Amino acid sequence: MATQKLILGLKQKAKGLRKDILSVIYNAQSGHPGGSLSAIDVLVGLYYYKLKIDPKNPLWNDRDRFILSKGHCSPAIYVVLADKGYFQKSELDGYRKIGRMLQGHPELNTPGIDFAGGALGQGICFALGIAFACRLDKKNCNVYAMIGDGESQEGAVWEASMAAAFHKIDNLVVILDKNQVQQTGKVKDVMDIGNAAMKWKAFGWNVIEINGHDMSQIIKALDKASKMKNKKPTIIISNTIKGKGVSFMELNHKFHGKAPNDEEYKKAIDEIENIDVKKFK
Ligand SMILES: Cc1ncc(C[n+]2csc(CCOP(=O)(O)OP(=O)(O)O)c2C)c(N)n1
Repeated sequence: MATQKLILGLKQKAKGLRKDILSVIYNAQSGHPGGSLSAIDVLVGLYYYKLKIDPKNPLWNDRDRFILSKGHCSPAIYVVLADKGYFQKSELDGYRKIGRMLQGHPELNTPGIDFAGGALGQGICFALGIAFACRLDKKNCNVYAMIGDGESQEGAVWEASMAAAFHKIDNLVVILDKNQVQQTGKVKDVMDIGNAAMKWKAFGWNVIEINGHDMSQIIKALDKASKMKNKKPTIIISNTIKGKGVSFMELNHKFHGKAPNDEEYKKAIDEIENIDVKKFK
């Protein structure tokens, strides 16, 4: 049972990392704030609570794996990895700069990155392969992958879904960051993915549905998912808000892939500093 103190600490961590995400994107004047801010609470739950990892030994064979299938949200994973000590925080200053390590989409030369993501629909397929291989090698590890709701329009997502259920890959946990908005508008207007819970259930998965900004729900869901060994893969449908924490970015597709200007950045940081973590969800 996670204690209130632990949950409060995780919420504080997410608040700090929200500011780091915005700073990284503002400094580069490039990047994807919306989907990074929607994903960060779950990433904090994974990296500061759930994952069996060792930042000093990123390639430890028995580690849990995390695959960011929606690779454009790299700022969220980079600020986490820097904070965990996988690499120097000064690397964040080189985000999206030519010749520097941290590019717009994750690459394998970055310690802690297990998948070079960017082409939507690919990461979940890769995660399935890794989970299958871990099972064949009798490794005691789980593979987690985060996909987007816009990304769920890719056919490959559903091929992976069908294959994972058929092969009974129960060390695979997919997190759907259902933030309601894709690149050009609301998912329901561009091409509705419908009732995601019913679809994944029909494909043979365990389905857990949560508010993906509520840290207690995140922790409970991750605990439950990591222990589900019933010969089915598990999906956590994480209901979130794109741009969460910054009023003018929330559910606003204009901040899918746009950096804040000077005024927007100042306002965004002010708003995040004023977040009352006790009430945040
Ligand atoms: C195969 C492919 N097609 C198009 C793109 C361009 N693209 C990048 S992000 C994005 C929208 C993704 O929406 P969603 O999965 O909802 O991401 P989020 O809202 O979490 O940022 C698109 C179309 C891409 N990266 N890969």
